[in-house]
Order: sequence, then structure tokens, then C-alpha cells
Amino acid sequence: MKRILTMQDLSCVGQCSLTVALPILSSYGIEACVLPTAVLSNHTMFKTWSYLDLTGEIPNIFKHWKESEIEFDAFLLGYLGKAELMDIAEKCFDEFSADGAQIIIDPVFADNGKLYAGFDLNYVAAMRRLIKRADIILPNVTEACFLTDTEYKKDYDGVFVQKLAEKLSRLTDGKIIITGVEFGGSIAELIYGKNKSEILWHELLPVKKHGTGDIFASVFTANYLSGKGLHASCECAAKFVRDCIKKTDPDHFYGVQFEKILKNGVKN
Ligand code: PXL
Repeated sequence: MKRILTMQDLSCVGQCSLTVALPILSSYGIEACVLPTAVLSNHTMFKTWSYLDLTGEIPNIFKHWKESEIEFDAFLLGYLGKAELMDIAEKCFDEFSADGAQIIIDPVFADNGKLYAGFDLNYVAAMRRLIKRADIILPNVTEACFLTDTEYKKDYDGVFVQKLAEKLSRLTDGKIIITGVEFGGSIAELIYGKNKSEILWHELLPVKKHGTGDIFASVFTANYLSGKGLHASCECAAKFVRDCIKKTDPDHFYGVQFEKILKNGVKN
């Protein structure tokens, strides 16, 4: 059985980060271990939130993992929240990787042309360094713009996204998947290839919901670690997200009800 470490925040309420990664990864038969970077009352799309930074506890956690010779077959990184955590993430890869461990990084710091609350360009610069270590990165279009110092534009086309991916390929040797590519009335992922990229188009639903990027990353990772390729893993993740959105009560405002999909065992 594969053992993965997912490093991101624990938002007590909000159907994002660890509260989606854990159940989803576990449901695919992967042992999901966690490195919580902070505990928040709820995610930062609510009006207010509390934030307990756990960075100071991580060296202690590492000390005990070292003593017990713990290693991981993969890492999934999401919302970290502080630039300082990037160095800690690198230390984590150095100390706790099993042979051939895969590093999957969803940069999670921006969307719709803007940084999330509490993030700055210093964080972006630290992420730019961290993605050098990745086997796969999953930025959305806004994050790809920030990482490559490209001005975001709301109306873009395939050429724009391909150029973003090319610029990202100068920052990492990892595989590049740009998520949430949206134009011409559809949504897609771009899987970068030096000579030819693939664009996987899906039905664009009329509602935008919070936390879907975290769900995409978890389902993608679970499928990829189970042996599927990039293309098939993206297809599964996109379908899962779409099904979650469709099943979510219209007045449920802070996330998607992915539990309804897991409960029915209708994974793919
Ligand atoms: O879904 C990304 C995410 C994760 N964790 C926290 C967030 C966000 C996005 O805003 O605020 C705490």
C-alpha cells in the first residue's frame, strides 16, 4: 500500500485542504498521513477566520518521524500559508522520501487574477523555488501567471496558456498541468508537452465553488499513484469535481459536498 504525506492547512470548516485530501486519498486505498501547517477556524473565503500557525511544531514532528524511520512514497502539497514552510517542505523531501517518491505540488496561492488573502510576492518567489523539486505541478492559470511573472488577463486563448506552460518549464523539470483553463465556454486542463501539449476539455458548469482545486489535486494524485497516466488522472479528477458540483445543494456556499460522491462509492 502506498503511503502519502499531504502537507497543507487544516481548515476546521470549509471542505478544503486536509478535510478533503484525507477522505479522498483514503477512499482510494492510499495511506494518507498529514503534516498540518496551520489550524484555521475556516478557510479564508469566509468573512473572518482564526489562524494558529503550526510551523514551530514541525521540527519536533520530524524528530520523531526520524526516530521511527518513517518514509513516504509520495507528497502532496497544497495551501502552505507561509514562505518559511517551503524550506521545511524541502527538508521533508530530503529526510523522508522513500525510493522514487513522487512530489506533487499544487501551489494554491491565487485565483481569478488575484493572490488569496495573506499572500504576497515573497510567497510566490519561494514557491517558484520549491517547484524545482516537483515531479508534477498543478497551478491554475492565475498561479501560472504569478510564477512566470506574466500579466494575468481575463480573456486568454490556447496560445497564452501554452506560453505560460513553456515559461513554467524553465522553472521546473517536473510535469506541468495547468488547471482551470477556461475559454470558449468550456473548461480544461493543459498537460504540457515540449512539442505538443494536450488540452482536455470538459463541460463548464454555470457555478463556481470553493475548494474544487483541492479536490481536483487529491483525486488526480490518488489516481496517478494508483498507476493511471496524467491524462486519465486528469479526466477522473475533472469528472469527480463536476459530479461534486452537480450534487451540491445550491445554497451550500462555502465548498462542494464531495461526501455525497464518496458515500455512494461512485469514484472512477
Ligand atoms: O482551497 C484553497 C484554500 C485552502 N486553505 C485555505 C484557504 C484556501 C483558499 O482560499 O483559504 C485556508
